[in-house]
Amino acid sequence: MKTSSRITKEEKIKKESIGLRGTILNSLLDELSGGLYDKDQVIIKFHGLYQQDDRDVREDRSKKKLERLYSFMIRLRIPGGFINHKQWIAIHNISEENSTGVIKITTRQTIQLHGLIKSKIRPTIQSFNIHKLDSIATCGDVNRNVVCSTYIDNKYSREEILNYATKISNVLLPKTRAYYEIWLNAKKIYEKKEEKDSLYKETYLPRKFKIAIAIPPNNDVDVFANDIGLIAILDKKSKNLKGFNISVGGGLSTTHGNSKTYSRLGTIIGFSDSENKILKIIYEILTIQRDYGNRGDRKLARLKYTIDNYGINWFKNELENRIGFSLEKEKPFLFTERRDYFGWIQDNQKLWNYTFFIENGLIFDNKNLKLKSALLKIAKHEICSFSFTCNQNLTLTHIDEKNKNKIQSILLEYGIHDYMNQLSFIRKNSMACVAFNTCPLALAEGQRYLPSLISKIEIILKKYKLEKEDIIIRMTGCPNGCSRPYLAEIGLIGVSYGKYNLYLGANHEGTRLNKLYKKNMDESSILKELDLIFSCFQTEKFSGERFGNFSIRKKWVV
Ligand code: SRM
Ligand code: SF4
Repeated sequence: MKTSSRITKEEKIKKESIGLRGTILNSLLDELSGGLYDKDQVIIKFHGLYQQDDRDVREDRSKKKLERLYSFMIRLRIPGGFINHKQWIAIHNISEENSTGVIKITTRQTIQLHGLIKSKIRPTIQSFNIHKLDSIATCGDVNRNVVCSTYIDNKYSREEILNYATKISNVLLPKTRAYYEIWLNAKKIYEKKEEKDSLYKETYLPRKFKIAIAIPPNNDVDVFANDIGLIAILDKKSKNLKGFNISVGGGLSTTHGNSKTYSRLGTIIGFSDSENKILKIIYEILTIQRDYGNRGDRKLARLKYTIDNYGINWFKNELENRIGFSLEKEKPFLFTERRDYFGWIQDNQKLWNYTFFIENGLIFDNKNLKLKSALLKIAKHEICSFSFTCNQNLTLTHIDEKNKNKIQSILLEYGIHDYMNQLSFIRKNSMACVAFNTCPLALAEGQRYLPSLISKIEIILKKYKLEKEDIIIRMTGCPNGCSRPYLAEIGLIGVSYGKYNLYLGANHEGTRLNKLYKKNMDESSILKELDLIFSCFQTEKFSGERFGNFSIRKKWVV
């Protein structure tokens, strides 16, 4: 077992943060800067906030010797991605009043607002709080938003599985009251004893931590990309929940030029049934990561490295020692797909659901499509809830038969039906991360560029009569992998402005990673390469063969 005694600056900041308070209150009062003090920028992440700057104007402002144009991004905590219509209206209004106005659905089933200026952070959090929405622990070295499949099947109840997302999220919340004090004017109660956090202690986890719940046969959450993945096992006949297979050590991010970093799919270590046992297992997996994770190198600090460093057998033994019981043998399951079901679908309660394709999760009005206005109008009818998917899409849920037509008429009135009907298969299977202009880590464009690239790819697919192929394409502006491009049949990962590495060979079910095919490609070389590849796919594919599997059979990547 290898350990290091070096610790990162983030570890020191956490330790000295007085329960995640730091000097945030002073930073907020400082009128000389639109940003916060350096150390507070680390702490606010635990409160669901990121300090960013407009990268489009960075150079220009620097030439004029102006401070960067700082603003903040806030990310909500919505375990399982469910909110009611009142909460949607609140998010809509807050986005109009305090942010850029764009509501961004993330790849982890929640909402981000960008462009909050410093003085708007507290009013924003306070308005969210009135509607029982918060941003606690959506960033930082803690458990993040717990995601759950939105797979709707008319034979089983999703509620029971969804409840696990909330319970897990609650069990793993930090104990500090800092969020309430700083943002919500709660009485100062900082007392080391009262806030004793037996899970996170003083230095929290070495790195972010992610949990997903999948419901086979649909792996719509990319369960193996998570530090912990729960795979729901349902009784074949009754469709009742029997328990979960537990996967550990998934994580996608890599760093260009750092060969020690790699993407890893989770390893299934067993099965367990009761809620108590599942919560205990999860809790103790976090304590192992807390105690053994790498605190000297944040690039190598995720659970995947801890597991590979110490070995999966050691990990399982350590876990069983901590939980005090043995895991059962994993149960059989099969993933056959990974997607959102667009349009209308009825669930086991005979309630209707309508899923929209939201390109890269961005909700706003433009001259062709008034999506944001349509959703507000629907919410004001008070006849449905809102659910976000891990593919950055949105579902209206819990719609009574008698109300279906009201929603249908709004969809028609706003041209949403027509919009949905003209979308190509590849576009509906696409995702891009935020990247420019707000992400400080972006090397290339993501969500601002993929839509136009897809329009060009659609032409090539049409040329080879492949437009009905269900190919999954994902793009990121850097190798951190926020839109999970390492699990796409076509993955484009930013290297520098306008240049991407092309990855091929992941499967459709999200159980095989893709591999690097060609490096440093600009748009014309990407399109040229895809033209060659698609022409070969058209002539040589077996009937029903998926593009990802074809790439492997052709040995384009090994
Ligand atoms: Fe991410 C950092 C956006 C899902 C791996 N991610 C960031 C930051 C916060 C940049 C930063 O550190 O300052 C990005 C903010 C951009 C902006 O302006 O909004 C950012 N990540 C996103 C979102 C919004 C992408 C999107 O377009 O939907 C997703 C928010 C999810 C959420 O609601 O919590 C998002 N990020 C992911 C995923 C996918 C997932 O979790 O399913 C991954 C890959 C899976 C994984 O964790 O391995 C991911 N983000 C990262 C990493 C690399 C972590 C690592 O292990 O090294 C970073 C960088 C870091 O943490 O240092 C990062
Ligand atoms: Fe930013 Fe990179 Fe994540 Fe894209 S993948 S949002 S560029 S950190």
